[in-house]
Order: sequence, then structure tokens, then C-alpha cells
Amino acid sequence: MSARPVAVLAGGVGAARFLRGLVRILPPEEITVIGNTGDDMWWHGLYIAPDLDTVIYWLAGVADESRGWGVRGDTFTAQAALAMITDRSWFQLGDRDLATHLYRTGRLAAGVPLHRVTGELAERLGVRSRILPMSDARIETRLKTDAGDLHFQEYFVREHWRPAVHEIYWTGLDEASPAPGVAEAIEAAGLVLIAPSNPSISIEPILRVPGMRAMLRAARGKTVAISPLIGGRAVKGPTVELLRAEGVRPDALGVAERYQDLATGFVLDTADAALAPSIAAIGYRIAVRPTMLDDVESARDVASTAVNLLREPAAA
Ligand code: FO1
Repeated sequence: MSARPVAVLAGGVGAARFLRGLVRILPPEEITVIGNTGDDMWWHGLYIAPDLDTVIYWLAGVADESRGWGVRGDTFTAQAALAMITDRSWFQLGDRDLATHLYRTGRLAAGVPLHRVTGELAERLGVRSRILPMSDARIETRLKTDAGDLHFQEYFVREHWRPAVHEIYWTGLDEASPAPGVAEAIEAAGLVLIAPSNPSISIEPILRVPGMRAMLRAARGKTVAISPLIGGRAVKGPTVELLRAEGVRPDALGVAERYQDLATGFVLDTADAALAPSIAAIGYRIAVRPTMLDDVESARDVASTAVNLLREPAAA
């Protein structure tokens, strides 16, 4: 089975780190990223699309890789001036990052759909892979928590994901459909990858877009998921807390069970090797290897493991 072209379901930083490896082992032009837009937010009248921007900045080589989001070396002059005017300044916008938000907001106001604006931004920054939003519709991830009903960014950034979460839900799904190009990318793919993103808050929104789960179920035989947990812990962010809030086992087996109708391959971290038999028992082919993505080399290794997993003849 040829792995090309490849479609990747992606959230933010974890997916970006993985993609940085994938584009080094496959022609970037043969990769389509289907990105989460549930984190998106109107902020100071600007439309912010954090996961799409994070993937674009990392693939363009301009990301602030230590912070994970935003542009390397960015300044925050406008942000400091805003903080003098309003206390709604807990979500920091760098000056170079602002250019992205100003451009996108202007294009959306001119009636250009999000998938086209995202393509323009990716192309202008020299990204050769195709970056698609999961949908052009306005979909919002929200959480019912001890601190109230919060937008994802209020939970994640303003409240530093401290409040206990009782329910995760989405607005805008009813009238949503996959963005143009998404169905074709999944259909044409020789391989679909579920990036090591937060299953509850980055991958789940993509799956909830009407029609998406059915398309991905049909693609199950060519789909590989990379575990977002190492030794039962996330590299960063509320992955475990949110799996618990959903009543899902907060470990790699819980993630494998969650994806079992969508994927047939699973890349598992060596720290979780003991879970391999249970994951194989629910129908997966498994590769066990270190999945930390803290540098390009390890990202390349994880990416090639995922790309090759279904190509090897099934173990006797
Ligand atoms: N994350 C933060 O923790 N603090 C911020 O001030 C912040 C600003 C920000 C601006 C643009 C952008 O694209 C992302 C930003 N993020 C920030 C990350 C954002 O919360 C993402 O949604 C998460 O990385 C989850 O994907």
C-alpha cells in the first residue's frame, strides 16, 4: 500500500511537532492537514485560529518552538498597549502574529471562506503542504466547569485549565460540513494519520463535524493513530484531565479504545509497552517506540514508524 498522499487530523502544538518530522520523510506537497477550529475565537474583533496558525507557523519554520504558539522572536508592543486599555488581555497577540489575524479577519469580512484564507496564509508563508480547516463553519469548543461555562481559550489560557470539567460540548455543529477538499483528501489518501493531539479537545471536534466520522470509519483500514500520552501523561496540556472528565481511561489504551472504529494502526510509546497486548486485542497493529517529539530527529522517527506501520506484512 502506498502511503501517499497522506491526510493528517491535527490539533495544535503536538500535531505541529509531529508534522515537522512527517514533511521530512514525505514530499510536503503530498500531505494535507485537516486542522481543528474548535479553539478559534473572536478577540478584539479579530478572528483567531490558533491550531491552524500553530501548524502553519511550525511548517513555515517561523514558530516560537519553546512557547509552542506564535511567532519566534515576536514583540508584544500592541499587546502591551492593549493591556493599558482593557483587562481582556489574557490572550496575548504578538505584533507579527497580529498580521496573520488582521489579514484573515479582513479576508473573512470580504466573504472569503476560511479554507481559502488558510490556504493563502500557508502559501504566503511558504508552506508546501495543504492546510485545511475541518470546516468553514464557525464551530466552538466549550466546557462546563466549576468556573462556569467557558470557551476553550477561557478554560485553557485564562483559567490555566485548573477548573474541574464536567462536560465538553460544541456549538455550531448542526449547520457545519467538512471544508471543501477534506472529503477528497481522505478519499484519495493512501494513509490517514491521527496526530498526537489531545483526543478530547483537538481530535474530537474534527470527528464531530457532520459526515466526518463516517468518512473516517470508511478509511479505518488505512488509518494510524499516534498516542498523545507517554506513560499515561501528556507532554503538555489537559489531556488526562479531559479524558477523565469524559469517563475515558486516561491512558494509551483509553485513547486506542476511543479511536478503535477509526484506526487500525497505533504507535505506542515504549513507556506504555505493557498496554500493547490489550491494544492489539481490540484490533490494532501496533508499533512500540519512543514518541517524544522534542526535536526534528525524533519527529522523523515517529513519523516514519507511523507511515511504515501498515506497509509491513501483517505479523504471522
Ligand atoms: N496560549 C497561552 O497559553 N497563552 C496565550 O496568551 C496564547 C495566545 C495565543 C495567540 C495566538 C495563538 O495562535 C495561540 C495562542 N495560545 C496561547 C495557544 C492557544 O491557546 C492554543 O489554542 C493552544 O495551544 C491549544 O491548541
